[in-house]
Amino acid sequence: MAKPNITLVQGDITEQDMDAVVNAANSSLLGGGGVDGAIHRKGGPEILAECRRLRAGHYGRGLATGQAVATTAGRLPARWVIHTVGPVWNPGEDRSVLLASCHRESLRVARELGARTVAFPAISTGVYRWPIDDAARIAVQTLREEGEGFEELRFVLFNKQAYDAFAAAL
Ligand code: AR6
Repeated sequence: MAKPNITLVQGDITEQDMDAVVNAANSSLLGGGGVDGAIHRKGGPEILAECRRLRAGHYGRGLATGQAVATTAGRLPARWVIHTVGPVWNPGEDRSVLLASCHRESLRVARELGARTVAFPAISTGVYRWPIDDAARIAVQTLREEGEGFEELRFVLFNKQAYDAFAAAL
């Protein structure tokens, strides 16, 4: 299998014409700010309706940190949104395994769906305060190790600082 083709763009994840886009969600799956807010706002109410159905079914307790689950992408250009819950940064505890797990599990779900192209935001680096350089290192490493066979895996960075951090990690 071919090595993953990992690309970087500075931009908005809701505008990516990819098979799947990853959402930096929280365990409620019921929306929030940042990437999550933008995805629900632009994707429309179908996404939230499907999240509510997940909560009423297998995800009664919510989605655990480091796990991932897919819904429709509603009105977004993508076909699917893969919701994952990043760990909150904690300087007193190494939660890198959980951040790597978000990326690995999102790829696993993407494969199950048959997605060939997947866009990732910089998970945990906003409200959850993970230092961007460290998050970039973990994200790039995990996609390199686990992203075999995809046509394109794209990091979508919202600002120049994040873009530069991911460029350095790549
Ligand atoms: N496109 C791409 N990147 C974005 C966008 C966008 N439209 N908007 C923000 N970013 P965050 P987290 C960047 O806070 O840290 C939510 O309330 C942003 O600059 O979205 O994992 C959830 O419901 C940052 O670099 O996610 C959770 O409660 C990165 O995306 C919580 O925030 C991630 O920032 C999750 O926090």
